[in-house]
Amino acid sequence: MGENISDYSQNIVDLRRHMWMDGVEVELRRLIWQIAVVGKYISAKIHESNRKLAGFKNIYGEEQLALDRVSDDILKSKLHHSGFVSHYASEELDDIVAIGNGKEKYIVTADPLDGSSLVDTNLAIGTIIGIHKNSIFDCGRNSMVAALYITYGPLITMIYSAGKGAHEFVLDREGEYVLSEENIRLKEKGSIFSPGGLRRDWTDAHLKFIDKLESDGYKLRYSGGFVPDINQVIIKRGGLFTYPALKKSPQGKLRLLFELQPMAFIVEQAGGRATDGKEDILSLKVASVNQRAPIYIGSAAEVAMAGEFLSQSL
Ligand code: AFP
Repeated sequence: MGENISDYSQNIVDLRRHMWMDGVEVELRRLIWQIAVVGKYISAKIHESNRKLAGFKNIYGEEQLALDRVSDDILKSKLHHSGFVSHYASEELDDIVAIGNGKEKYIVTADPLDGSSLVDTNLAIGTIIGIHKNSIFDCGRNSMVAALYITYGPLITMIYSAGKGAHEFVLDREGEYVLSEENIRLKEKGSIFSPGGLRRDWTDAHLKFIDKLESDGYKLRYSGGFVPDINQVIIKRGGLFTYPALKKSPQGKLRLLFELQPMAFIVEQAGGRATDGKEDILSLKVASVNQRAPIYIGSAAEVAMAGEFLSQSL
């Protein structure tokens, strides 16, 4: 009652203000802000693309849309000029590249446009970022200082964590990232599950675990995009996403550096857990940029239950 426009604008907390209030160190908050701005450019490119395909292949031999390349180029060039980033590693590149003068504090990992094969279906897709200090060839728990992801869906949203909780922002019509949820906390146990891979390729232990979730009444939620699937678990305050070890690919499908570590960092900051079925994702040592790992991520109870089922198979 009686609220006018100036009251409204004073109550809005945008991304920069939030990071400042949260005590995020100045260079880190400038870096996160610049990456969030890149999200706006990527979203504009998605809108411009009109689903056009380009026949590039990335280092994993996958056909990629021009959009992957474009998003990667925009991000790399912005980070190159940021003054905060010494090295950049991206799912679209063969190896980590030096983009600074070596004196900058941070190393950035990126999946610039995850789920790009979903563009033609008009499902949500996303950008996933990890921010490290010193070296990425360590375990995430030692090297990571922040992570964020942007979801390009009906709304553009961003969740970041700089190690003090996980916070969601929505891009408003004025192009401002406005705080929508502060300190998101997952429940101990959720009611949805998101299982990747084909049932016939799952191990017996994983199959039994998924059977248990189904018989316990968990609802299936799987879009084929890691970002929206994880985002659903986070925003619904619980549940589980898994892309397990498969019979023919024991390391699963998803990449440790570009996809798993950043999401594990954020989910842990929201009170959830992320493991490869045994060890925490953030405790796994990174030996190469294209390393993969199985993943169980979400509410603590389901991740613990997965661990129990998998340990029974040993
Ligand atoms: P694309 O980027 O090739 O679309 O792959 C998306 C993804 O890496 C991840 O976002 C999904 O969780 C996973 O692959 C889906 O894999 P399946 O197609 O095997 O379900």
